[in-house]
Amino acid sequence: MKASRLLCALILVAATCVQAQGTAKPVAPAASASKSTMPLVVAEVKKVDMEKGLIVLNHGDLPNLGMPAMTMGFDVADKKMLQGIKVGQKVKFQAEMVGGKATVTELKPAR
Ligand SMILES: [Cu+2]
Repeated sequence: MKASRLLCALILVAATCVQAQGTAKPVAPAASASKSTMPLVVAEVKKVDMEKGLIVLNHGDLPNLGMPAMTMGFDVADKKMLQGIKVGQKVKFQAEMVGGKATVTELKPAR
């Protein structure tokens, strides 16, 4: 699925360019940009490590990271996000690369 990942990356770049031109503002920090513009992705919690601030998710497509559905570990932006999150639970989340690591920036229970 290399081709579709590349396509996603190109679309993302194009969208960012259009947005930057349209608003004539400096590009906003990734965290706030993705929070407001990216839809939340459904995932199932496989593991939670409160101490290290880690969560393992079986997630759906993450277009902004160019990722297909998979199970993988994420850092979390804030360990408090893991409070009340249990293994086996369905969640909705958004993630982005922070310092080269896939990091959950938004996380909430799904039904
Ligand atoms: Cu992944």
